[in-house]
Formats: sequence, C-alpha cells, structure tokens
Amino acid sequence: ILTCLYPPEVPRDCHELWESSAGKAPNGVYLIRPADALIAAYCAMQEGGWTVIQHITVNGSVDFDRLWDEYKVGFGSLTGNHWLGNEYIHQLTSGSVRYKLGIKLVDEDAVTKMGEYDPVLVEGEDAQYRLRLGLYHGTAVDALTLEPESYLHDNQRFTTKDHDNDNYFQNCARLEFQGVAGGGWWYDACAGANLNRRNVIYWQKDCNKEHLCKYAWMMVKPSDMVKVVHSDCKRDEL
Ligand SMILES: [Ca+2]
Repeated sequence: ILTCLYPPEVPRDCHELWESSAGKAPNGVYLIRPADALIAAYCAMQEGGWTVIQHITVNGSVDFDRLWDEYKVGFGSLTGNHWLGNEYIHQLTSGSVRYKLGIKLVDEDAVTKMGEYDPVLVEGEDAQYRLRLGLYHGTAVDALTLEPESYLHDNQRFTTKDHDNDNYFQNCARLEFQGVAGGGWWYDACAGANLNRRNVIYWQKDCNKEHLCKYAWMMVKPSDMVKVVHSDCKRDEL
C-alpha cells in the first residue's frame, strides 16, 4: 500500500493518481507528466480525479488578459485562479487515452451547474490549439457546441490579444466590457461563453452580466468510454 501512496512513476494525470491511491488522495497540487515534461497541476479528487485546467473567481486578482505565450504555459496560482497552459491541455487530451472536459459553474446564490463534453481534444500550437468537442450532457446549458446566439466555440482556434485567430473583424480578446478585456478563448465572432473574462463569467443564460456567477472550473479526465491502462501500482494491489 505504501508503494501506492508513493508510486514509482509520476502519474500522467490526476485520474491516474486517484487510481493509484485507491481513491484516497486528497485534493491538492501534484506533479504529473502528461507528456515529456513534469508539471504541477491542481487535482480535484472527487468523481475519479479531475485535472483542473482553469479556475476563475469573478473579480479575482489574477489577470486573464494575457499574451499567447502566457496562455501557452499557464499562469496564476494553482491553488487559486489559474490557467494550466494550452500546451499541457493539448498534451493531456491528445494522448492515447480519450478525455472528457468538465465544466463547473457556481452562481452568487451558490447554485452549482455542471456539464461534460466527451470527448475533448485541444490540438497543438501548429493548429492554434483548436478545440474539438464531442457530445454534451449536464445541468448547465451547452454553451460550446450549440449556437443559439450564433456563436459556436467547438472547432475554433484559440485567440489572445496578440494572436487573432477568431472570426470577427476585430480581435475578440481585446474587446472590453466595463474596461476589462475578454482574455484568451476559443472565440467565434465572438462568444456565447467565455470563462476567462475576469469581471463577468459568461455561459449563455447560466452565467452573464444579469445573472452573475462567482466561480468557474474547467477540468479534464479520461472518458468512461475507454478502458484505462492500469499503473504498476494498481497491478500490485490486484
Ligand atoms: Ca478577428
């Protein structure tokens, strides 16, 4: 059991860590190795171990109006508001294991809404970290693959204030609301959802300037649709 608390190899993601600890690992910051490089990530260990790729608190102190290279490698505090990094999100979702994307939204009355896209793939930097999403289910509205407001985020490339890859004649990441720019996002022309605008967490009718949300999280973990390869630690247990 001790070897399971200290697995011999760095886990690929939080789910593998959850598995190798028999579900006992607590929430917190862990070292993971999605590809070649070791990175630190926040693990939300409920429901099988989610690797948190984004967390924002409305009007928090972390600035999300950042450059391409900052979104590439991540910014903020892993225990608080942060972006894990497009390169690592790409590494996590583009391996041999199928991943899903989890969205968690909490409004000012502490009402929580959830959603999942299965599968999720964020393509590489050569494809401007294009977002590819599968089927949705959840209690929140599907704000990324439906387009009731003519904004479709699925299949869009990532845009930052210094890299305009969106479908608008201006740069969506530079458009301000009450003096705050939108931040990096998979914009269309521009948004039916944007979890990186610091003063208004936006998710169609669930979170907007009339119905304020206080917190949002984006998380990934292997899809239930695939059999996960067990670590050495898990085999020892069996
Ligand atoms: Ca544009």
